[in-house]
Amino acid sequence: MRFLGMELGHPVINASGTFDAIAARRAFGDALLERFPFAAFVSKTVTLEPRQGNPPPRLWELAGGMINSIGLPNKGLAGYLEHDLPQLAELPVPLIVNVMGFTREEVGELVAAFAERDEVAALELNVSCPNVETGMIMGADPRETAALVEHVRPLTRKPLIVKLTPNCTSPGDVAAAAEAHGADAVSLINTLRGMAFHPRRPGVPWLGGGTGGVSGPAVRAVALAQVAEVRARVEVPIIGMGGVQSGRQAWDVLQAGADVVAVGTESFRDPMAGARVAAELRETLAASGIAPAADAVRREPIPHNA
Ligand code: RRO
Repeated sequence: MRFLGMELGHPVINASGTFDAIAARRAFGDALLERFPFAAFVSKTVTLEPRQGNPPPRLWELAGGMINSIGLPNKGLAGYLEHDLPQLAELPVPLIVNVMGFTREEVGELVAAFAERDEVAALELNVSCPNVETGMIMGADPRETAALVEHVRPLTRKPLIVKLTPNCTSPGDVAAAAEAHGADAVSLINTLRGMAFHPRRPGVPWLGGGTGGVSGPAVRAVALAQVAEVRARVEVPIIGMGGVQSGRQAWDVLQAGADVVAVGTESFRDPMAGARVAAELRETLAASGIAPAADAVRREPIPHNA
């Protein structure tokens, strides 16, 4: 299928930050390249300057998923270009680079730098990380999002995907603002802000960052409702994600209005989850007499109360 100018072998990709392709290549060698689980690879968020990330502990397991407070550890733009990009360019699928800045200008610098790189097929703007120390999330406000997209749009001809937050009043308003100012696609959902307390120290937050982002099956119903809400507001393609563990659940995300599905938290349990979900999705579609997946995507808005 074609998606944002990329040729995808199937409609399942990864959610940013949930699959470390460089570590996986070290662990599995070239077998990873022969059986890469995703149709495109979205890399972990890159910031302009290197970051250590949040203090530990960074993870808390829930009955229906987990809470992370990773805090964007990364090598920064220069480190990414020198160390990560050459390795990620060897993957057998298109590369989507996820970037985040603390100001519009910072995001602009990142976008302009990647605009030059042929290895990069598309850019995802992370306006939705719940784990930044400022607590400020550009993607919670349609006007901030509009101003950001307007600022970076002239800096690249590559497809721009805006990663939306569920932690706002109206993801539909934010998506519409992104589309109106030049976004080529939107992706959702990022994690829902949550917290957990230390099991032996009453009242003390477990996570080093205090709060974190909830992901996994616990957020699947929220993701479906938000994808449906956004589908009713925009024409651009949607990358839908949130708690998908099976082909049947991926099909639900497509039914809600997504064009492509991302697998996130499930890859921590099974690094090949993306390939399994893609195979199950193919079977689900074949069993219902619908194929290929891209033609099956529901176009008309489905009822919702947003
Ligand atoms: O690194 C993180 O803590 C993180 C990021 Br950038 C994000 O976008 N979503 C998330 O749950 N964690």
